[in-house]
Amino acid sequence: MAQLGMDLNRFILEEERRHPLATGSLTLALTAVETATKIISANVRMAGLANVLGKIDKVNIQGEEVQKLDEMSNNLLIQHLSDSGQFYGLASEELDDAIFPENGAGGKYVIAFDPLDGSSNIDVNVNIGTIFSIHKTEKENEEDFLQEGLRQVAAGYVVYGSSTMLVYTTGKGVNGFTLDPSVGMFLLSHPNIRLPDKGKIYSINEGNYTKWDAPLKRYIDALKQRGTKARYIGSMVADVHRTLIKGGIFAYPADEKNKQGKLRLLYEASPMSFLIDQAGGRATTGKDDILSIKPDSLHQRVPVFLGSRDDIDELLGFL
Ligand code: FDP
Repeated sequence: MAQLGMDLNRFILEEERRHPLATGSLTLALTAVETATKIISANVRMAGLANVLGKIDKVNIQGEEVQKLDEMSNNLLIQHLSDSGQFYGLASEELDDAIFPENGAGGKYVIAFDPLDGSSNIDVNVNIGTIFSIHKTEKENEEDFLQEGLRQVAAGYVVYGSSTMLVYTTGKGVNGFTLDPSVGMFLLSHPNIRLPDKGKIYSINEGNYTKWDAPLKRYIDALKQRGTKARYIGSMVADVHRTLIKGGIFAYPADEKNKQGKLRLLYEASPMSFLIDQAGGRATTGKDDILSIKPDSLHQRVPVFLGSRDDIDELLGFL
């Protein structure tokens, strides 16, 4: 069992060393994610100020024009992930098409990411995050992104909150690391995260209630009758982070208007489902296990219900 306080790089190395055939490339791939997200974290901390400077159309202290935070995060990830040479291809929420970096030829992995999820919350100082999902390169074309979630080699998120945390899995449990800003290192703070089999919280945008179908309305009504706590931040990383730690259920269902829900399969639903599954929970669209869906496009949306096992079983009973 890893020691509390162990730094992320050592943890990743030790995890990889346990694989007899490991070449070290996953370590390099994850380290690139780590470096980019540390810089994003520093920028998020400056967001209030950057926003002020941005609004008055000013240049920052380095004489550069102030960029929007989501654009900046996207550029940082593209730069660091490409430079690592480990990724054959990159797909981002911010880009229509995948990109294939020049020095990624021969790269063992493809990565899909949401550079700054929950960005509608930036202006109001609420937690936001980066989500990533890594698969092996199989065919060396865009189809590599369209693999089932259960074939992910690693997935995780970084939440920029009261502290910055990186939570990830390589399919051997879920571990959380908190950024120590004084030394710029992620330190193991939440080893082997397991969510309770049953939680006490439900998390869904109830503003959409009138657009849901009857079984879902009945389920949410039943939770209310029992006095289940409601918590909805409206930032997926923050809502899923709470669900991982405290259990309960997080949902973004389909509704009358959005027949496939809102959340994207490749870089939101699938990596979060891998983490939830590895922490002992379950993730479903209401019909299928999210991890078993074979994607048909990069920006495909799916309905999402994820969380504690017993809660998901109960929900499925209603649906
Ligand atoms: P946002 O629009 O702020 O980027 O998929 C994006 C997302 O946030 C998720 O992070 C969040 O869970 C969801 O949308 C919130 O959507 P609603 O505002 O419709 O509830």
